[in-house]
Amino acid sequence: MSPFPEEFARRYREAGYWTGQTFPDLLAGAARTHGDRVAVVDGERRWTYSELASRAARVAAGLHALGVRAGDRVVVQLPNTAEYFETVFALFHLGALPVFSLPAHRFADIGYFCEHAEAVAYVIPARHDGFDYTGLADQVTAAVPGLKHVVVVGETGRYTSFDSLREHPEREAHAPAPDEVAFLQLSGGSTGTPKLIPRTHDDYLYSVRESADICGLTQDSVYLVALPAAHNFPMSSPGSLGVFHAGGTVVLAPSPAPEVVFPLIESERVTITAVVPPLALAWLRAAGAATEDLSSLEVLQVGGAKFSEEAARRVRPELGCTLQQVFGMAEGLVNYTRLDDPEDLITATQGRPISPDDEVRIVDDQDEDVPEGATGHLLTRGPYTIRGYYRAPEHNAVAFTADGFYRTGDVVRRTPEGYLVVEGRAKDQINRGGEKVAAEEVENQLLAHPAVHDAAVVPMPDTYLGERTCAFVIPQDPAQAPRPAEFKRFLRERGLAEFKLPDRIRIVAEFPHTPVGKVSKAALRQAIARALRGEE
Ligand code: J2J
Repeated sequence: MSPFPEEFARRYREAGYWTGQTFPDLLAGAARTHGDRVAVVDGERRWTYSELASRAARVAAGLHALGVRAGDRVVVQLPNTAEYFETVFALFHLGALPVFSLPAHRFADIGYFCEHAEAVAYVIPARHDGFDYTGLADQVTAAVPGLKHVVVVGETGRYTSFDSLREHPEREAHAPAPDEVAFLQLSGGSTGTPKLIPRTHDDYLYSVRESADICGLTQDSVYLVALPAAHNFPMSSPGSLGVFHAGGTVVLAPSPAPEVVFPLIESERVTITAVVPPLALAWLRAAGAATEDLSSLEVLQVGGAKFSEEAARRVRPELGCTLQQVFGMAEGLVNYTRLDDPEDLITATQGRPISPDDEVRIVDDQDEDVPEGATGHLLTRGPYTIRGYYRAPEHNAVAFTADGFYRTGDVVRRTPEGYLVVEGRAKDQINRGGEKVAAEEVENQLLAHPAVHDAAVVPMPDTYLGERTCAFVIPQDPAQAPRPAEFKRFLRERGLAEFKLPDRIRIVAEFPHTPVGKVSKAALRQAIARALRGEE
């Protein structure tokens, strides 16, 4: 762990950013103030704040009876269901650390999280979206001996049933120190192995409270979780946690498709929700012909990837709500356009930071500040931006400057109003409509195929997702290069999540090189972009 240096911690406390509030405090406080109000809606189920708190305290007791203790890590891989919140708050209640993963993750990710975080338990649904998570758990438990418990929501087979945890009497909450790590969040990743992000009670809840304020949340707010609930955006910007802070209602959508979401917006009178750009486009397309009443929607947040200005301009006239652009990262810094900003700022920028103490530097390749308004690498440091990844000293040495700035890998410029515009990316990552794919991870998996001599993975332009993934492969023997379908089968079998599979695989004899002899990914990007234009 890389704690905040003491002088910074003191400053953030003195400024009133870090208040000492912890996650157990957040729910206990909401249950005291808003006990009878509805906290969570999942289909027919409606849980009040009191009920959520009491459920969390019981499941905490159940987990304790299994042997889970304060400080233990527990991998949580649940879809958008009420049990997700029940589990997460039970873990906070117990002082155990959730390790957040997404339903789309498969063995390559989950096995790594369990091993790297030395998780003692893994919480899953029995099935979801046609996938059998108990089968995945079989693989993970076989590979990671330290993983002692698998807890299953639904039909269990040989694992612990989530229902059995609910049968315990409520347990007293553990009282963590507010500057302790509360959970491990997932990084988009640009390296061979995914990185885990340690967030403290103090730093994260500061960002949540401020976000709730910036986004105008009150106890009358109704927030729809359309993205996977465990992602940092719908969790904290202001997300479900921001709503719990404000005493509003969180509605869980089982799918972000317009035919699922629009009826929910109408029936629950949803006021605010968050999507990635491809979903915003899908909603815009569907809104014209929609019969549902979407008039309750006040704010549509869009973030996770660049939202084009043309699409941004359509949101107010076509959906009848305010657009809010959100440029954030699980490592910390979050930028918002403000709700009362002029339309030009809202549609043409990705917002400005949450905190007056978010330090933003825009630098050239030598870490020198670029002239005001010029484009450069975004570095940041502040009251809710981590100082290092979890157990990754070597990577931390390159991902952070000596004085603690996080190298975001994003290429940005700052407008005269102090708003950031994302112009590109320097990190070796593909942003597939908000889903991040680390090129190196896919390359390593391809290199494991016996017929592969070398592999290079780059983004290619896509009108719907913004980018998709293209893998260039040099085969061992050009006469016997495997077909793309064989590569996909191989990668799936190795447990690579579906969204990380290359959308296109090109067999080549060699790679273009830079003057110093490195593989030129810029040239590969241009080659595939040119080829795609030719195909149009
Ligand atoms: C361009 N690129 C963006 C945007 C994120 C709120 C919102 C999003 C995330 C998130 C988040 C972008 N325009 N509006 O955690 O709390 C790209 C950048 C960034 C990376 C972070 C939140 N919004 N990005 O997307 O950790 O490249 O967080 O560095 O998944 O997404 O990805 P992630």
